[in-house]
Amino acid sequence: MKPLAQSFRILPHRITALVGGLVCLMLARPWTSPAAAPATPNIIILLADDLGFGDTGAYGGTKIPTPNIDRLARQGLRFTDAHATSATCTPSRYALLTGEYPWRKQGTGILPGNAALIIDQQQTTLPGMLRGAGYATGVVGKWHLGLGGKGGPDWNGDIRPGPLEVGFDYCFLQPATGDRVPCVYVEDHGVFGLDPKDPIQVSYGKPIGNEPTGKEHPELLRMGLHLGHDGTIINGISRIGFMTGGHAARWKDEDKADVLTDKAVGFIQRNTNRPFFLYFAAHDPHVPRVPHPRFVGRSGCGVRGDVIVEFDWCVGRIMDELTARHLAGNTMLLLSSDNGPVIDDGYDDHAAEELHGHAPAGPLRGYKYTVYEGGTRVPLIVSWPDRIRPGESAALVSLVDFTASFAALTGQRLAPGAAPDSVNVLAALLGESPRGREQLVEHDGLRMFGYRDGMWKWIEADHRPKPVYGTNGALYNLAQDLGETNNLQAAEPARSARLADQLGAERRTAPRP
Ligand code: NG6
Ligand code: CA
Repeated sequence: MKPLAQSFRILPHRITALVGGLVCLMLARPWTSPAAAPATPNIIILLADDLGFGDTGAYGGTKIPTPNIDRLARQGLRFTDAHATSATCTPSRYALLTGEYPWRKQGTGILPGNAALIIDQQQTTLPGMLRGAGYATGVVGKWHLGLGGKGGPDWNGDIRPGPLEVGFDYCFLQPATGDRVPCVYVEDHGVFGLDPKDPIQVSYGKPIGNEPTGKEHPELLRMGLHLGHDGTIINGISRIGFMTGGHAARWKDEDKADVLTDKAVGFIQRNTNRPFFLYFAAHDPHVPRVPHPRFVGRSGCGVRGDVIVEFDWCVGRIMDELTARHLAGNTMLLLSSDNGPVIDDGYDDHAAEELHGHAPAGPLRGYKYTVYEGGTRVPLIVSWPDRIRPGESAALVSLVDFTASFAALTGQRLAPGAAPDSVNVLAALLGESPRGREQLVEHDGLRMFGYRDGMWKWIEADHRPKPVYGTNGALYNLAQDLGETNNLQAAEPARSARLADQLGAERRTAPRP
């Protein structure tokens, strides 16, 4: 029998929990799941860079072999209406890690490689929240959220603040994009493999150093360039921006998938005995597309297809590591992409000529940089063998919802105002409810906005000098017109006005300085 005093100690706690639970149930939106016991599975986000809705076999692609992603889809839930918040990288990743729509905050557009960290150290973050739940937290791969304080990072010194100051215990980063300098990795607080006698300098203004640039020496390039990308030549590829020094630390593009996957596997191995959260942010299939020689020609769809095969290999290697360590059953794996696909993104790599009928966005209209569904609707596979039954879900969910959903999963309470745009869609992510969120703001990652209300889609009036979308706005009924071909704005003025108002109201709420 328990001593009386202990029972008394427990009782008030139980009453508090019961009352708290009832209040939560009353406040909860109708489609959220009933409060379940908190769980702490390992959580791994496998985020590809610019992978399209139609790029994998799991999403109907028939040209590019993706056996590991398809295997993951067979054992998990395949979402057909999941979204990144924005159709470019920095804003999309900002939202994923903070639970806040990026356009609420200044300075969340595509960042140069020497930008300062754009996440406030006081802000609630997904990794910080999970760390509070007892997780070991790590990020391996593309960061692109800036590093260092005002003025940017000191590449030759202590690089902080960075991921370790906003919730991660470990980081191994490509600081920005593969096509931006500096072309070096950062591990924790310093450049990986830097020789102090060969310091790094970076410029996004005037050219620096004596190394050849793509602009002046196109004959030295192994792939031509279309737009920009004519700065310092590193590894035979000219980049956006200029850099000098750091030779021993420079990455080899063809080894990047191996290097990053090794670091991810190392993080898993170091944390097998406690819950861990790994954000694995692959470089593939972003430009420059430079597959390791063993993947060259593997897709039959040119270099873009080959680097998708390479990403699929990374996924398989991580899945196999989990199996070998007996972690597969209790690990939640979420595979997605930061934005829609793009074919020509600044290098002449023949990606367009070698599509051979492959449709990167599948049945969707638009690509990266657009506010059509192809810009933000991304693959999302959620697998957790011990808990989630395999299947398909049409629930509307966004990557911005991960913070609130995983807080609910792990029993963490978010402070008022934290992760303000994150909706708890845990029941949908677990396949326990067919419903996710009802509304969603879509953003091209540059300047244009769209809005989803159920299956209705509104695109704001395009008042730019060269409009791409309707000058009076555009309304689509995605239930009948997934490809956004039939603009109903003129036929349905009242509905159009209502959605425009709803979008306006969303954009006006809780702006951050
Ligand atoms: C653009 C680059 C593009 C790519 C993109 C970022 C030009 C002309 N284009 O500015 O190549 O790097 O930024 O991609 O410079 S993202 O996936 O990180 O958003
Ligand atoms: Ca991207």
